[in-house]
Amino acid sequence: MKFVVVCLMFLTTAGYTSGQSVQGVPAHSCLSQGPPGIPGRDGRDGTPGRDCSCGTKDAEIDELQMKYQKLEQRLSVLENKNETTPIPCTGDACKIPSSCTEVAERSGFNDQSFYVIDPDGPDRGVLPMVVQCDLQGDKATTLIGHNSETRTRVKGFQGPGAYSRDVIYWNSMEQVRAVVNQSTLCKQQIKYECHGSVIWSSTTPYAWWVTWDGRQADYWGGASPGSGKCACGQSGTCSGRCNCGNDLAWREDSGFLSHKDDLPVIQLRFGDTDDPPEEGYHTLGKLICYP
Ligand SMILES: [Ca+2]
Ligand SMILES: [Ca+2]
Repeated sequence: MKFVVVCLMFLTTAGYTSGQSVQGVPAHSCLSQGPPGIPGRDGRDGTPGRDCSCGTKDAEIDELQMKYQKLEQRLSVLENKNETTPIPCTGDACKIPSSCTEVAERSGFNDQSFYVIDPDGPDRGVLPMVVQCDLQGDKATTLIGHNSETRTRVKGFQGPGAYSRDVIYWNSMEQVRAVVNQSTLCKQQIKYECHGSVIWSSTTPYAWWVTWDGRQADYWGGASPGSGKCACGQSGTCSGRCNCGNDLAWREDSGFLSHKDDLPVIQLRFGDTDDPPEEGYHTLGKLICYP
């Protein structure tokens, strides 16, 4: 089992620079202790010295099992996306396109088909990845989906952030961040429909999202980083920080997150849904990036 897990990890998450063979992995390889999918925690980021600490064998196995479960979830999402569209080419033009802009230039697409791109170029960095390409005006946008796009009910979780939903993308976080880094703008819509379930209670956050590198975000869609508010709170169109409050009416806070340093969302957290009338629904859009 462990051999299979190690194989899967290298096949699906490693880039070219770290894509050594399984036989090349030291017997006591130091495993990452940080959040999964985060680059630079495993000694491969060029930082001198060890940037992770080795735990016990049990801890290593637990971590491998967690990564294996996440890979299985990604695989199940990807299995529905394996119909990619080939791009006509001759000679040097046959190399994998680096972006949806290049796909558009070469294929003249006008739909939301799936294509294989390699954002940081061939034979280096991340491995080629499946994305959805779309045209918005004259811009070719890149869409990356995940396992949490469906409207999902939250019920029975009381404490701040007691409900937790991990967001698993079609691609590894290194690949997603490579697309973010090559883009001028990325955005992702986040929505919470609420019934007596708060996002903030006074100064205490009950609902939040987690940035790509594991930080608890302090703003909701349509508001600015550091604001501690939703869009309506920032624009002054609601009385508090957000529409979602303790009155028993259906309300909604939604908007686009567009701070590139924070995207994509890797976890959704909610609470205040334990009393009988309290409940909510979360919806998270695909990551959309512009050239
Ligand atoms: Ca590459
Ligand atoms: Ca409440």
